[in-house]
Amino acid sequence: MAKIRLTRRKLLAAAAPLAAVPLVGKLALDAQAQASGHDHSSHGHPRSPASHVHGAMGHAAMVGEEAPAVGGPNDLDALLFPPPALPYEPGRVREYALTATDVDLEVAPGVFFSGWVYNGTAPGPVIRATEGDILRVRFVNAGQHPHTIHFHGIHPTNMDGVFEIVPTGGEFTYEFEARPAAFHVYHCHSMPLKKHIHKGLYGAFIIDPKEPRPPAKELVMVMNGFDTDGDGSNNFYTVNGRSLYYARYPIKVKRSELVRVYLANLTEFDLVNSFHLHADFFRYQPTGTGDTWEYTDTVMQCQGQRGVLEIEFTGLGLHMFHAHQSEFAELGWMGFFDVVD
Ligand SMILES: [Cu+2]
Repeated sequence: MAKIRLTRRKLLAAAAPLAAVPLVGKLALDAQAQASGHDHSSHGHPRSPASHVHGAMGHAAMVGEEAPAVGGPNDLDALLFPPPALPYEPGRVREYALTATDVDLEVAPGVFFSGWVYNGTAPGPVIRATEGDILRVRFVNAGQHPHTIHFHGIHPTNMDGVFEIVPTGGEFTYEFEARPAAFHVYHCHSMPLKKHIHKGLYGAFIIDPKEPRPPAKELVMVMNGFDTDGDGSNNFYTVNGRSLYYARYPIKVKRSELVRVYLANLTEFDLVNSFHLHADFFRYQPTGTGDTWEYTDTVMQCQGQRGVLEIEFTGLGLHMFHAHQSEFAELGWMGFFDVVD
């Protein structure tokens, strides 16, 4: 145990110049596992924490200023708030433009991930259409690797994003009728697939029913992870790309309004991710289809799975939400709803 502590102190000292990042919990977990003879790091997940460890997280609740997150209060609004739902109109065309680039993403303070992204962020922009619309997405590849866009849903196979590999400097326009009404995802389908997805080429894709769902405060949360040291396992987990962002900037909602969350999992390397709400329950509709809802406070999704949550908050104040894999929560996947009247 003494040896472990020394190692950990060394790691912390080595990383002192880096800004605060919540990895102490992870280290404690490793130390505990090793002390009990169960070496967590021998499961093919050595996380080389020295590259991004920090000082004291302590036992704080990690909300507001306490939560180390990158950026200002509205930075992720374009990812959190989807474009509005539109009722069906025959013959309507919905146009989007996506450009792939290589960028360095700051996923936690002072921690950068060299990403491949659509329109500058991981996840990419929210694409939304109504069932029956013609969806036209012009894709330009300004990155250094060949990419595509593969949409989930029903469409002709030549629009599936697996056969036309778009080279650097190339472009391709995807066009198909949006169907079925559901919550989908899109992502790159170039090989090696795991790498192209993990690098950040994915996003949320909403197809509304012809008669849109009832009015609500709508939010999009794409769960993802970032392997910042290139060892094949994630060092940070987030929703919408920044560790602890919604802990620092809680999402304001009104108690009187319906809150609808489009939740998707694009986390690479880990088999599942999850969403757990504190102090209340929600309805969950897998894939956003059918008319059965589960009433629960926790849902699990494997990679590519997604669903729609609806919440009518009964109480006021800060309601925590996080992955119920505690490790993911400690590594950034945690936030709050601030419920007000
Ligand atoms: Cu790609």
